[in-house]
Amino acid sequence: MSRLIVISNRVSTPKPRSAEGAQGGLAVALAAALREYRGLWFGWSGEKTEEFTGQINLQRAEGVTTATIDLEEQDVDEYYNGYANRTLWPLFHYRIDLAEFDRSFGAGYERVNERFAETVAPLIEPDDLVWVHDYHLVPLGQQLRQNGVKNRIGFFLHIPWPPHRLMVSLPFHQRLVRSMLDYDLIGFQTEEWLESFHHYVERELGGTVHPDGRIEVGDRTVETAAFPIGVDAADFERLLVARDAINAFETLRRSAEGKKVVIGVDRLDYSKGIEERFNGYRRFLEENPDWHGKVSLLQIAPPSRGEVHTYEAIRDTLDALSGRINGEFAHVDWVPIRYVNQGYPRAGLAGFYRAADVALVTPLRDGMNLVAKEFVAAQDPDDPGVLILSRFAGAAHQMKDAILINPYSKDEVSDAIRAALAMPRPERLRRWEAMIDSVRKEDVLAWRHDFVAALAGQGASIPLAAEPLPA
Ligand code: GDG
Repeated sequence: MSRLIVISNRVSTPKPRSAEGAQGGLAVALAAALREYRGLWFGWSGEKTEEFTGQINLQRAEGVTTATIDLEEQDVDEYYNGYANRTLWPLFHYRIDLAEFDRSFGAGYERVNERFAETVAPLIEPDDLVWVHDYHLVPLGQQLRQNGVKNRIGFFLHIPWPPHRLMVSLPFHQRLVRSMLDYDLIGFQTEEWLESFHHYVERELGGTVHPDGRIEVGDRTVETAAFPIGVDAADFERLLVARDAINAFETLRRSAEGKKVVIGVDRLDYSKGIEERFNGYRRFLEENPDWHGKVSLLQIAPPSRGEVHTYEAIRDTLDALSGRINGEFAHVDWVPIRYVNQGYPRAGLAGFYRAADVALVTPLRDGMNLVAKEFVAAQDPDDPGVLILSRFAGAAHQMKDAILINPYSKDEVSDAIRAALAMPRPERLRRWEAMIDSVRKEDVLAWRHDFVAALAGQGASIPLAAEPLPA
């Protein structure tokens, strides 16, 4: 059987099962895939060096081999903090106002993709399947081909693909998209992002999109499909009995003192709509004085990408906004928002989800959003909480029994919070049962199985949620 070579910007060294709780679900799932297919996981170590050496640090942990390289400071500035996080991330999340276009970013991005390709190519054996991840490495397939790699290569984009009219605002957009034609398979989170990609291919590249998802541009044919990522629901349910989860559950319940708890969990990022969420919650407090003292919002937001200026700015904005709301509404014995800038182990998070009555997941744009699925996976089947979900999250395509809202509308957020807090148990049960079913079936294992099967050319049973969202 072929080996699987996973290539992503960062590599997460696999931890023993007992310590997996500290890792992200995706890292655990990829490690499991690599164990199954005897693979190798290649990427940046997260370390900076004075000069790029291309030296590979090979490690074997928990049945998985990882191969990491260090990058030069300039590489990190231009490729990671620059093109990936200041150009592509905002643009692909429809924030052209935040996207920065700088020649040096593009050059650094291409240089690092070349460096990745040159370094990993010698590690690839003839039968290996190569799976490239995310927006940091869009042109890697082309670079690998230029380094003689003839294997099947697949690419999965974890974030949205922007509409054609936005995409063309990227300088040299054709160069970037044409580089993708060297992949054999390109996967997106949802039909919506897939469709946007297809539009681009038809309108900009004059390509043909076939009903089975194959695209044809010149002499190149590439398979494309939606592979909605899921969470490891079974693992989440198991985590709930861990000591950390029980402690977190009890701490939150005790501190809530009989009040309802609304929870938000996000990397501190403007795409997650945390500011809009706080404003919606403020509107709810203004409109519902009867709820004062009876509900509190716990927002967990560990900082990310501290070296990018916009992320410092969002931190300042949220500090000020949460302070203002608390100043305006708090009593000596009640704080409306608890805003926590730190991360928790996964088991602790599972306990918090379980203890919450409502989850407020309001991204302005999100490839999928795993928090929505984790919240559902962590609920008490006899007394589940309510999920309020942005219709602009990829997850909304599969989770139509959440309360779907437009996160830009304070009124909608406010109404949804009121409806969720007052929702009778039979309706909570009905909605949760409808969602947990797909969270369990369309889980992260199904996702990687489907992708790898499609990449291996074995066909896939892809659980698509192709219906449009209700207006
Ligand atoms: C990208 C796409 C897509 C958060 N705080 C803590 C913590 N987290 C974990 C959550 C969840 C993960 O981080 C966040 O996943 P999301 O899906 O919400 O968002 P991104 O990080 O933006 O991920 C996204 C995803 O890729 C997968 O394809 O869904 O659309 O943007 O798992 O639980 N984990 C721990 N402590 C925290 O405090 N342990």
